[in-house]
Amino acid sequence: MAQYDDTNIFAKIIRGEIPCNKVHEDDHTLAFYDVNPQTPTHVLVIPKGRYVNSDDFFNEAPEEEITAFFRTVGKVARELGVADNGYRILANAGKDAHQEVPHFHLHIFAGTDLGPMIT
Ligand code: DGP
Repeated sequence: MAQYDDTNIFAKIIRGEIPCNKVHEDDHTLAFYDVNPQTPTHVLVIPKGRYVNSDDFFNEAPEEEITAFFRTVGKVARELGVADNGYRILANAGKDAHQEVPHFHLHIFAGTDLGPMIT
């Protein structure tokens, strides 16, 4: 597992060094609009903890933190008003998935017919 890099862009957003268009924040989680939206609604949900990717988060985070994170994802989808029509959640992990930012994040895609799959 790669070492967590505290200079990554999402670490800077969590520390407030770089602005973001915030959707939700609580003690453990931050959600904000993606700077380069792929769908009409495109939001990123990140834990505030130092996790490189989903593999790191799923294996290293305390269970309460994992539960709280996914509860927040559901809450954010409802707050965005996309829960009824539907949405897609996706996490890129590592090289083959072209993960750009080495801080675990889930994408929420919504606001249009997403088709059978985004690859
Ligand atoms: P991924 O390939 O899963 O690591 O996607 C990273 C996403 O992060 C990509 O959709 C663009 C977004 N992103 C990169 N830099 C910034 C930033 O500074 N602010 C915001 N809001 N989003 C960013």
